[in-house]
Amino acid sequence: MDLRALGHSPEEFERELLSNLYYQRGTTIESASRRDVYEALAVTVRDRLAARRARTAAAHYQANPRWVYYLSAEYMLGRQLWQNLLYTGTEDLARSVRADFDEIAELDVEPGLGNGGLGRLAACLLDSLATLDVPAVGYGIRYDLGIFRQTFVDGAQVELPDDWAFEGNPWEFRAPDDREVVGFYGTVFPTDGPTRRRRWEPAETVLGEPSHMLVPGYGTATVNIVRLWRARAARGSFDLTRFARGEYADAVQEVVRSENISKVLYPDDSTESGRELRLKQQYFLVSCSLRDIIRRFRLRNSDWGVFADKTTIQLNDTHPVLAIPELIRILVDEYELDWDRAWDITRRTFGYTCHTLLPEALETWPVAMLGRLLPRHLEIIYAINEDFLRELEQRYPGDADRVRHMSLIQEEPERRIRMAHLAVVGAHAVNGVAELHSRLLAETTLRDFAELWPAKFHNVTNGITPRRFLRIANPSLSDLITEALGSESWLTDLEQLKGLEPFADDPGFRERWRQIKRHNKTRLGTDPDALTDVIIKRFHEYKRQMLKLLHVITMYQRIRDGVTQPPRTVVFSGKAAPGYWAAKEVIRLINAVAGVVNADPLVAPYLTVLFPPDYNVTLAELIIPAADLSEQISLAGKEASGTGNMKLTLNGALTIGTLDGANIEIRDRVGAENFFLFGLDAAQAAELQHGNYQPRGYYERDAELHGAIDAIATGAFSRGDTGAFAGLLATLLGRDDYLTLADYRSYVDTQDLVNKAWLDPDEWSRMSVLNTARSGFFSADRTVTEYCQRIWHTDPVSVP
Ligand code: 26Q
Repeated sequence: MDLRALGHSPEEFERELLSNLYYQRGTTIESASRRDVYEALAVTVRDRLAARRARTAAAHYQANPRWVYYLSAEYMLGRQLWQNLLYTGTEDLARSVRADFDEIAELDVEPGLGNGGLGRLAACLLDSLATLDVPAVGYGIRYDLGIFRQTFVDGAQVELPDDWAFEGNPWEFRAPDDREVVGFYGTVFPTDGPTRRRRWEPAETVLGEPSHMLVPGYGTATVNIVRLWRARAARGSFDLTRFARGEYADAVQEVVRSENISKVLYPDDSTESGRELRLKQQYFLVSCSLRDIIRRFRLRNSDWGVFADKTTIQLNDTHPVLAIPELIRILVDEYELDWDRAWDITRRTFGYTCHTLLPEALETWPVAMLGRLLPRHLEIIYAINEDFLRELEQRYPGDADRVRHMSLIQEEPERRIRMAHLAVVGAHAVNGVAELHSRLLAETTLRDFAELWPAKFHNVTNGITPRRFLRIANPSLSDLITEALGSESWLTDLEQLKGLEPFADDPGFRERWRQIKRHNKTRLGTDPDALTDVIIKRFHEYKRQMLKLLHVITMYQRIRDGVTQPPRTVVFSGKAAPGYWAAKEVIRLINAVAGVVNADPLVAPYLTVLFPPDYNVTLAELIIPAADLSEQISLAGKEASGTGNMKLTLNGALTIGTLDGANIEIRDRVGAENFFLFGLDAAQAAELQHGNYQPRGYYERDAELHGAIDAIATGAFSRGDTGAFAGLLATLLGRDDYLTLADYRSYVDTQDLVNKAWLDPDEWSRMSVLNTARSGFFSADRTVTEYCQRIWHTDPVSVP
């Protein structure tokens, strides 16, 4: 039953809005501030989804379906207002509310509860799950402070706190009744039960208080939720004895300590591992979410025998892998199931997605730390390992090396838990995120496991939501596509973009296509005539922003030498982890080079270098539609998949890229003739890295490379200070771990082909149309469909 079936006429919408303004903000449309209107508008739009949410909950309760639970430490949801206006069909109504609508919409804050690709993937998958009517809940942490805000001071990155909900968050519903209690530390006692049953008495408890945001599907009544946990001190944490003694600050110490757990998102940083607070966050997420999942299971079911039939839990990387020992603990210690039964249920419940190949990025935790914080979980991990190692010894008698490599415990130089091994052993399915990545996982990083259990290993190539990254980000192009295809159904069936292929040969269509790019460049504030060349992603050495920068310097030097080129705007954007020195030095150098290049009147007609700070989903939505050239230049074999590459292709950018991650699948689909390929492949890169790689040799033999590096070294971008970037150059010439110098010549020569292609606008537009037309595969709807078929074995439930 709809308690409030909200009307859809303009009059009804306006009445709702005015009512919300009046009763929630205490004002009228004439005297309301922009914030008043924003808040009232958000609530008006949100309420339109509430009725759908109620219907969804009722239909799901009725169906008692198999649920998909997505556990992720990160969600990069992006702004909610535009999305919810689109999904409720109220865009035009909202626009007519007041003349300053655009300024009002700017007040919508993006919750930056993630670092980059992994968090944005989680958000795209939730969008597609709802769109495909799959009963699903996303679980995460409601960090008070999201990913830091980036500013530049003298070109260097400076981090500021992201207090994203400072003004409140109108999209969020609190659910204090569903609070959970989470234990830490303490003591494990024996019991009279079976050998492996224990009683854990935590020494510290913290409350997890949930709130949720709505996750509407597009073109369907389904509205799922993402449930985010926030840590609160348990009642009685306030120390009255100390308060009475006048020690006011000390009296709240315990409260502060508890609430710190959800205070801040950790920036992805390979050097900063082993922080106890991070481990606490992970267990906090896992413990609250599992209790919630079990509570929901028991609303409709009483037999543990069907738990794994009604529940599938997907682990987004190793961050939530403690869910495996936690489920066993709950089943064995609390619900008194036998170990073997609990283990069987657990294994059938979990799937694990791996997002990396870099061995140094595989998470491990010191045994000593985990044993102190979660003594019972350490025992359970030991017990799992004991059974697992016994299985291995039977299977590979005498092969002690193999057993040691596969153990859940690493012994040297310090005893640590290998979270990826725990995930592979405790899950029924393991997947990589692009074909190459899944193959390399099975051949290298997790080879021994893939040999033992080949059927466990899958590939599910990542995808992106076309609703946000085409329809919302690029309305002009969406309108043209809809006009050409004759309907909007491509938005939920992206392979229909194939129907644009014939238009690639239509000069009139190509002209309109070009005009839209120009319009989007103007919207971004860049030269509409210049080739817009974008590299927008987290800063990491393997992603090789430095290679792009060497090309920028080479272009600069050629122009200075009188060799001109078609006008180009190079756009860098992205954040570096605060403790990642090499990545931050690259940022500082880019800003230094931009300063010199942009100030040189001789160069200005041909080259501009921009670095807008604080890259996030909102900025991505502005840059991507304006891009002509997508830079996907990671060293082959290092980028698991990439998803920015897909967003740019979908918006008609041509890619210059290596044979890495999903680039390979993009090239296969758009056609090699519509893709600028360069560089070593993964096998060649591995061979060079394992041989005797001498980066200095490339520098000595290539005059242009020599010139670019010398310009940095002699202070051309640092007012003559020759030491300013000495450390960075020493790394580049000494180790060059990601073979930047080895790929330089191939990259620069391929960029020359890009320039040549750009000189023929009609041919460029033809290729651009074909890139969009052939990118349907990269819809997250396809990704979710594959997860459902191969891993989750779930069916949709339609909502009336
Ligand atoms: C680890 C330890 C301590 C603190 C933070 C972290 C941490 C946080 C985030 C480690 C890794 C991440 C995020 C990784 C990530 O975004 N990986 C990307 O995932 C995308 C989605 O599958 C892929 O497309 C990218 O290729 C991959 O780099």
